[in-house]
Amino acid sequence: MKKLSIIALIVLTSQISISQKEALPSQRQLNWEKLSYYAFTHFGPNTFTDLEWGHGTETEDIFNPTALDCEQWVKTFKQAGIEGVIITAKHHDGFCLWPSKYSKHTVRESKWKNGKGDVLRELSNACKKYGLKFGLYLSPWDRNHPDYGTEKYNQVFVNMLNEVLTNYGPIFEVWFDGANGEGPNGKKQVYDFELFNSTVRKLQPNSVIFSDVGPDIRWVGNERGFAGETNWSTINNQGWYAGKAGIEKQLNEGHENGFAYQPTEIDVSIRPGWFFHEKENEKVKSADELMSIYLKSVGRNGNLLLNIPPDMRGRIHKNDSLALLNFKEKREELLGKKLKINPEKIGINGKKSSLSKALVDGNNSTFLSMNQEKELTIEMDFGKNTSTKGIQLREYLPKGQHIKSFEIEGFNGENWTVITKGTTIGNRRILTWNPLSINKLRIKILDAFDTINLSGIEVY
Ligand code: FUL
Repeated sequence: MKKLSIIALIVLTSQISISQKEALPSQRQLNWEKLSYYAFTHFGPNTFTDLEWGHGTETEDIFNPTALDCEQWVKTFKQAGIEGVIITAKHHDGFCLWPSKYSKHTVRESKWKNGKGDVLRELSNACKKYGLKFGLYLSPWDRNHPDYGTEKYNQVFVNMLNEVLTNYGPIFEVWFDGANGEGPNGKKQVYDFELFNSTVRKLQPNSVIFSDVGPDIRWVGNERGFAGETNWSTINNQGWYAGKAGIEKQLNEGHENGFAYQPTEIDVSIRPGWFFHEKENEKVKSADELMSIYLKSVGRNGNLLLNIPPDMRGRIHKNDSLALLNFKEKREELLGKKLKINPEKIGINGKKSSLSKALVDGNNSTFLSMNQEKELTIEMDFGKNTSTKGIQLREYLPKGQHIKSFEIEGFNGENWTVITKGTTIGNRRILTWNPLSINKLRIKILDAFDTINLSGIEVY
């Protein structure tokens, strides 16, 4: 009996230690966390038919950009401070923007460039030339392919993956759309995501894989451009699948000390639709709207995937380019105006410390580590009245995401007041306020699980 309870105890403790093992980022996720803002380009038959979801029955000749210029896209993006591009290599209508051997619904069957064109070739070359990262969106849902909805289709999709991952790399991200509707034969497919993911791992081991439920990056639960104010990169999503309904709020906020490390990517379009529509030319989001999205995505522990759809010529429309440049200016107005903080003027829990340098050296691989039992107070003395309007805090992610609650206080020469407060931090937490003149600023980390590891503070 005694023996039995000892065994039970051992089993129990080993179960506890398994369930408490912290989920930490992989190297490929850490590389992805170094990015913040990149472009999505929805381009294909829908660009010409004015649809959002093509039927798969469109004739290939519909696809006929009159002046495709992928260098123009990439130059526009680069000027706007965008770090990479993810293109819809195949949307739900099944049309392939490259001449796939595994489909008869591709650029090869169109009149464009007499069937000799290849959008992926042109865009990947332009990205290489201008130093932008290149990524691929592929919809497993295919409304054209005759094998869709049958056993054979998963292998067709893998064959397509083989082509795009071998011929246009390096690929920084593969984006799997979770939509799953009916194919031409009225059937739905049972997707073999395990096979799809292992194909990506084999051919592009450094590429991160996005889907609603990871494995590397998760969807944020909406297409309106915001992560939760509380946003854990970890999530308990065992048993979840792409397209599952009712999980949006949890995707938006994650779970503290969740089972899987899967940070959020925020996908949103600069226009109402994902594809270009002439009638939406006056509905391009303004720089102010984009800035607000930026603060709610990049500023809330996510990366921003902003869709900028090329038009029927195959170019980025001037209204979109202008909005992108104005948005860049807005970001610089805030983030470009960092206060220079002397580490000698930083007190950590009331004392000077050689560790303060790690907080303001602009290097995200140096960090300040503290036991969570001690409340952490970081006080910065500006030496004179200084106008402030925001802050960015960053955690050192290789050790995981831990901070649960913090507060920012300012000293105006007479008293301390709370300026703002927040919950999670993660990769980046940016908070802004109306310009406020203070001569000292205090960051209080009020609650965390396990250690507090802060790698960066910027005050604007
Ligand atoms: C969704 C798709 O149905 C939309 O057309 C778009 O591609 C968006 C990014 O993902 O699931």
